[in-house]
Amino acid sequence: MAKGLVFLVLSLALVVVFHSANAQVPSIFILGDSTADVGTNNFLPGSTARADFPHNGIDFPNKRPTGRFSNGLNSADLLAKLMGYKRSPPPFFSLNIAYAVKKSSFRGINFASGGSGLLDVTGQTMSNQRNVVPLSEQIQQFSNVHGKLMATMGPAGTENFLSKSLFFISIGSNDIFGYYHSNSTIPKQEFISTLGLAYEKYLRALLNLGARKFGIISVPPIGCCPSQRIYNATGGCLDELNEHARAFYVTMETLIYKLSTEYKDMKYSLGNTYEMTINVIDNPALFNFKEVKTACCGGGKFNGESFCEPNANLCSKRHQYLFWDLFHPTQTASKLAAVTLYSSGEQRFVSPINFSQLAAA
Ligand SMILES: *[C@@H]1O[C@H](CO)[C@@H](O)[C@H](O)[C@H]1NC(C)=O
Ligand SMILES: *[C@@H]1O[C@H](CO)[C@@H](O)[C@H](O)[C@H]1NC(C)=O
Ligand SMILES: *[C@H]1O[C@H](CO)[C@@H](O)[C@H](O)[C@H]1NC(C)=O
Repeated sequence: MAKGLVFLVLSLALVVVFHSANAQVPSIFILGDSTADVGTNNFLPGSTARADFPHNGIDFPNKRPTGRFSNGLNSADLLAKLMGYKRSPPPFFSLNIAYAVKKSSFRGINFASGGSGLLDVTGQTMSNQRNVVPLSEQIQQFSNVHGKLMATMGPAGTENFLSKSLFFISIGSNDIFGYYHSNSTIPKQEFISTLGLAYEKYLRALLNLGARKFGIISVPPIGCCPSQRIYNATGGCLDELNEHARAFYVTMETLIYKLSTEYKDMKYSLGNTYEMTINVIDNPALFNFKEVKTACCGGGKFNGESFCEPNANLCSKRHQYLFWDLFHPTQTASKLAAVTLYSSGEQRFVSPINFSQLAAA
């Protein structure tokens, strides 16, 4: 009985917090790569996939370079903001989990790690220093959090809490970069299927731990990144990378639909960032962009040959650029993506429901 009472009190506490913060979901768990990383890799001393130095963060409060691969906020932050949060929840490594989950202000965790992928080899370097946190390990970290939630809220409380929480995942680009640039002899369809199988394994792991609301972001037209245009003699996008991105979307669409037929209480939004981004590249003026090829910050051709380091070129009108650095969107572009995912009614951009409907579902 005492247990039931504790649960009731905890639930009431959650309801109060929920209202006071105006948040649409009790917590958000974010997994994936640099498109969602808010500082995970700062905790990996030997990592080469870091962004905790200027000019990154130049538009963040106090111009702070937080580890986000952006001039300001990233898409994960901006989606969280649309759902009533200040920005993304903090990185897993920055928290004492056993303590954090007990606080009434607990709102989720960000596990995303720049450079990571669905495959454990993706983003790793030859050195024995840890470079990235692969998705498999991010899931293990979540499993650890799940154990701490169980200890705090009990099984029923945890199940209820997690079933209403949002799981936002953005991953796959780095696996495709790795495949393409290694000149692998594995046939394309076979490679994409391997990624689909890995994704299925990880989504099932999350479902088994109680996740039910998924916001999934597919792979954007990565052949159009400044870092990839340099491999095209005419400066166009690299078609083959874009084909892989489209194939990945088709695989994801089939996979997530299949899972939703197995788990009747599962809800999801699948964001087609390929369509969203190509639409901007083809019609920049429509979205008030002036530059969709060259990065705002970097060096070399299209500012796509080196990272956004303190001595890199830096554009002055950052809001006119689609790309912040050689791989990543500006805050303005991320905001456009987040608003589209959250509120668009166009199925080619987000389906079968948008993120605002997902939050409310
Ligand atoms: C892949 O092929 C390209 C073009 O032939 C070459 O420049 C590049 O070094 C190769 N990459 C690897 C990892 O072998
Ligand atoms: C390079 O870009 C052009 C468009 O400007 C495109 O027609 C061509 O197929 C691209 N080449 C490669 C190798 O992707
Ligand atoms: C998605 O979001 C908005 C609310 O932000 C809603 O009004 C709209 O109807 C939704 N789109 C669809 C598919 O109906």
